[in-house]
Amino acid sequence: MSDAGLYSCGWRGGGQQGWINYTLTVEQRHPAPTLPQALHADSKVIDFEGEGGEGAQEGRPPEFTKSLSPLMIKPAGNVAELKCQARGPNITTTWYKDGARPERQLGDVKMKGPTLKMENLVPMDSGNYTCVVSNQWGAINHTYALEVIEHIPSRPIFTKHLENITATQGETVYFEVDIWTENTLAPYIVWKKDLPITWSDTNAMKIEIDSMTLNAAIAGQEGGNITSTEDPQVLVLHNVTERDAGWYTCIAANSLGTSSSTAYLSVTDAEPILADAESHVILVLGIVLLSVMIIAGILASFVWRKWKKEKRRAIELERAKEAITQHWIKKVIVERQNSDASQEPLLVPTIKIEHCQSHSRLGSEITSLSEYELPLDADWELPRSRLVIGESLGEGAFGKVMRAEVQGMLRPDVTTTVAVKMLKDGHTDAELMDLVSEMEMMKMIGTHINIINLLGCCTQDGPLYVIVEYAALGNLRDYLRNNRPSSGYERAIGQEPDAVTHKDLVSFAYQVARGMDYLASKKCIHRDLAARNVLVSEDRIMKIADFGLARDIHSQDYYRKTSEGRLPVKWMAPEALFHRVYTSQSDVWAFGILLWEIMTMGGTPYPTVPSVERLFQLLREGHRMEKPSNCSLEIYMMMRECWRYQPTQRPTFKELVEDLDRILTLSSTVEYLDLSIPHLDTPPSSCDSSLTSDALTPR
Ligand code: ACK
Repeated sequence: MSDAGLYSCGWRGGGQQGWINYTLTVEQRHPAPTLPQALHADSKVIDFEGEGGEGAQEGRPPEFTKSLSPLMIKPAGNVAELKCQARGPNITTTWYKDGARPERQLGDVKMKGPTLKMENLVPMDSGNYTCVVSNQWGAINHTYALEVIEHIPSRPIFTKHLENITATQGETVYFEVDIWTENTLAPYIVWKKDLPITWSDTNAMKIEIDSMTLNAAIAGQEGGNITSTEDPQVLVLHNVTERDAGWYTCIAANSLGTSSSTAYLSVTDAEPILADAESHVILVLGIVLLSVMIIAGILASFVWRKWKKEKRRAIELERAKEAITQHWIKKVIVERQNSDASQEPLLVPTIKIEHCQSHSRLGSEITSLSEYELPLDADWELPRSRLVIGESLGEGAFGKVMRAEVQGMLRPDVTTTVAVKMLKDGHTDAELMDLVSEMEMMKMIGTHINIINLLGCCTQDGPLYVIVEYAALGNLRDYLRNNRPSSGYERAIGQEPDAVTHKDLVSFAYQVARGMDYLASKKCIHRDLAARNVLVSEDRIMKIADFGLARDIHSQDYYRKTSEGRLPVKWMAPEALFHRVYTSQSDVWAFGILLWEIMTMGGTPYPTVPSVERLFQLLREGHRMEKPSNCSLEIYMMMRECWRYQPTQRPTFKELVEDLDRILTLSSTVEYLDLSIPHLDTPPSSCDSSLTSDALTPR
């Protein structure tokens, strides 16, 4: 109050002088919660500068350090942090909500320095929050309109839109969006280039919503320089050229609608690097030198690897020779557990290796011998001479699978094509024990049309061969993808897609359910049921593979990816994921994901979930995948039943077989699939109270 009074400014110049007077009135500050005067009038800064006055320079009103946004939208349950960062001497910050002191019915308002923080937001926290930052030289204010919205399902919301990019030819370009999925189901995301101007969110029904298909379609159209990453919110364009310039649109769709974000990519010419002839020569020399070095490096690594392989083989042979000449051999012992019918689950046979003296081997041809002696099982043993090994079908971590022909195996004088599982050179004892264990499990489980059956084995006088049925059409996932109608994927010349009807898809699911029902009846838990582990025989019979694999569930690597970059954890039931509890009911969960794979013709589950952590969070919160297009509501409901949080509430394989049998009987045979027309008739899961309450509250 003592600052009030008359202030005068004197001036002198050009032989003249004068005074300008100012009267400063200081009013009593209104007690809170009333807003200070400065708020009602436009921010008013009172500033004085006396003649050469030092103190006046130091004293200045506060000013915000950056521009503040006027609107903040937060979902209920989140934290709001409103900040009014300002600079200036001796500043104090006072907060008001709708002109009054900020108060909440639930929870506190934390005000510290320039920050106001509220946790666990509720819609009642919405309002205008004003900060008044003041010191003795002035006051400024800013108002945030905070809007707290309920967790209601909505169409996807872009929290980060696409931005225009200018790139130089040859660069790699990343288009990135952020889609808020907190209150929605995981949306389908597709990327389009140069959409017609007439396109709008409302005619979204025209878009194809299988992201993999579309991304691949762009890739085909644009010369294949687009990579579809695990994260569909990112589009990567490698080695861009002028042809890539244009408008790129990211479309996110769920059953409640679509949203899109568009940006322009401009591609400029690459900078001319070297102008004169001399630098050109240097460049050419550099390239030649680099190429020579690369070729030399490749050759060196090739020779080194070959040498290492040879050395390993020599050591192995030496080991085998040594063992044999010294009368020592590794004897593999198989101990079958008591097959008690009530045993849950099926007990894996114990495989042991004992070092013992060999009596029978001296004098034999050493190169054909193995250092192992396996027990002979006359019921399954096949003479090696009847087997003609052909091409490799693939390799796994454990070993490899080869195609082979066997003379007179199933019928005399008829050659049967089979698949032979064997170990790779330089395998460990543990890997041999795993393959023996798998073979023994297959013997114990017995035969069924919908599993890959054991046909025989070669255990004597050479490497172990496990001979199984051959599935000519490969794994179900690739089979479905290759036979998508207008998939955009390149097919081998002359390879026509099989016409697949909805009924066919139901039949595939039915067959897998039958195979799984059989395995469950034999107390066998698969632990990795997925379309990649179902093989398809020539006559389109589904055959479950790898059910006898020994799996170490305790050292499960959640970040492991398949060769196609998929995360196997996406097939795992919550109790298997969080507590390592595997039962036939956790296989049922995986069957639900497999059903989804079938109905999307080999789609990638949870296409928008980029990481294991996000998957954990989504499952805990009860999110489930939406109904795929072309999938009947009945089949979708079956998936949802398989994805019930409580294992006991999921259907059994027996029930699934019965339901699929019924659906199959009622299905039409002529209903061909058209993946380009999405059926968005899914009841949003969150509206289905019975499903939502189950899905959202993990119990
Ligand atoms: O997924 P794929 O094409 O099918 O690649 C793998 C590879 O061998 C390594 O496991 C293929 N494979 C395995 N067993 C069989 C079989 N019985 N018939 C045909 N292919 C097989 C499998």
